[in-house]
Formats: sequence, structure tokens, C-alpha cells
Amino acid sequence: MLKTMLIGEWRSGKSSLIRCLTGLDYRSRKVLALDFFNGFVNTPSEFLENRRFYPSIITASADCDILIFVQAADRTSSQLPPKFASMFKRRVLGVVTKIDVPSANAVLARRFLVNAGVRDIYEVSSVTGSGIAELKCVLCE
Ligand SMILES: Nc1nc2c(ncn2[C@@H]2O[C@H](COP(=O)(O)OP(=O)(O)O)[C@@H](O)[C@H]2O)c(=O)[nH]1
Ligand SMILES: [Mg+2]
Repeated sequence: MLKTMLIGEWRSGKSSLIRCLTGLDYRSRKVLALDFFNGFVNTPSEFLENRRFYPSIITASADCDILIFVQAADRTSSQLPPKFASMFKRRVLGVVTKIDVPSANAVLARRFLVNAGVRDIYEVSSVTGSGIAELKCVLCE
């Protein structure tokens, strides 16, 4: 499996996604540090929310094979900056989470990801498991 780094705002579904993809009971440490778990690198939400942490994400991404920008489908805003993907020298995937939520707007979530420079976008639900197998295939390539 590709070493995968997840980047996304608070409660976007990063930890849930790691649990779904690994089938393991992952719980993030509630500290302001990178979290390494079973081939995944989880970044604290604050790393995206505060640009003074960008150098930390960029440095850590060098050790990863692939990056995932996580955008929840039930959000009407996004903290992903325009062209954010271009800051990284790694392949970037976009994952729209929470597509099972009744108020989900996957089209809007996709638009946020496209604006962040992502082309390859997957839609998943960590609750129903929808789209998880497809995403897993990409990460196992
Ligand atoms: N309905 C629904 N809830 C989700 C999904 N993914 C995560 N959640 C919920 O959203 C909240 C935040 O998820 P979490 O994985 O902790 O987000 P993180 O802060 O990015 O790690 C939790 O209450 C999760 O149960 C999903 O696909 N569907
Ligand atoms: Mg988390």
C-alpha cells in the first residue's frame, strides 16, 4: 500500500477514513503533531487551518507516496487554499467524505477540491462504506 498522507480540516473525516481503509481501530492523538499509523500519516487539522504549519506538511509529504485532501460533503466552505496541490511534489487525490449525510453536496465539495488543484477525486462514506473499496484499490496500486 502506498504511504498516504491525509490533509483536511477539523472533523472532515480523516481519522474515520483511516479506520475504514485499514480496518483497524485508529484513534488520533490529540496533539499538534504528525501521527503515523499503519502506512498512513495523519496531519492535525491545525496544519491546514494555520499557514504557519505549511512548511511542516510540505516537509513531511516528501516521505509519502501520495497525498489525500479530505473535504466533507456537508460543509459549505473549505479551508483548502487555491492551487494548494501545486505546493507538493507528490500525487494528490481528493476525497469527498460524508456523502451519506442528507445535507451532503458532493458537487460543491468537488468544486472546493478542484479549486485546490486536485483532479483525481473520489467520493466516500465512512459510515456506509460506499466508495471505500475503490479508494483502497488506488492506494494499493
Ligand atoms: N455521516 C458520516 N459521518 C462521518 C463520516 N466520516 C466521519 N464522520 C463523522 O464526523 C466526525 C469527525 O470525523 P473524524 O474522522 O474524527 O474527523 P477528523 O477530525 O478529520 O479526523 C465524527 O463524528 C465521525 O463519526 C462519514 O462518511 N459519514
Ligand atoms: Mg482525526
